[in-house]
Amino acid sequence: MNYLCEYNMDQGYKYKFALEPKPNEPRGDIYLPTVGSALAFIATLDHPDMVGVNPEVAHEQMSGLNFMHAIAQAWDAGKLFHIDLNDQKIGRYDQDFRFGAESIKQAFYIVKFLEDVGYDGSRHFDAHAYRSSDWQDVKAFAKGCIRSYLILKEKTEKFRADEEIQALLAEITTDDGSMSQYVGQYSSEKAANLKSYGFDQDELAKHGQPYEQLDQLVFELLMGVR
Ligand SMILES: [Mn+2]
Repeated sequence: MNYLCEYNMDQGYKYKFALEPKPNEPRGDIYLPTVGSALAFIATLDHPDMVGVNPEVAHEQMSGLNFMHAIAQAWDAGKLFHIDLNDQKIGRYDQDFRFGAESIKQAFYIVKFLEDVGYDGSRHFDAHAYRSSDWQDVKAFAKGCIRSYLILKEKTEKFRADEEIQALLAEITTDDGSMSQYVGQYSSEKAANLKSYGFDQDELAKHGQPYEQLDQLVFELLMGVR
């Protein structure tokens, strides 16, 4: 990668490079198997600014990992240069299913994330129609990837406008500010105060975290009954 980056500069190409991690296939093991591995590798390069990642849904799920977490970390590091959208049953071989074909809720959260953070790269679908598909079916498959993305994009707008969902989110993320004096920049004084802070478990337990209710409402939103 160092050689390639120097060649890129020497030729005046101004290319950026996006590494696409994958855990295995066609070989039993592949170097830099996950987005996290690639991000750690990039930091060791001579020209780290020139290199980012191209995460693929199926590849992270082959490792049993959470794709949302992977792209959020890549985004946070300024390294989400590109994205390969498709779908995959967890583990197994690289299935490259039509986007949204397998994990609807995950597809929703991927779209929501990209739209929420203002990702302005291409929405690239690295997917394959079934081998039995004819030309018409392949075209329907390609349209399906795009249509599903757009449907889920509409759902993210509904998610934002749904008062009940927003009320649950507000409840989950509510903060009375009592801990703010202990967070942020470290100081030994802060740490000492935090160690001596008396946590009241009964009081803490009174504030629920209604993630089940929220998840059910998201399910209903995606099923079209909200
Ligand atoms: Mn790919």
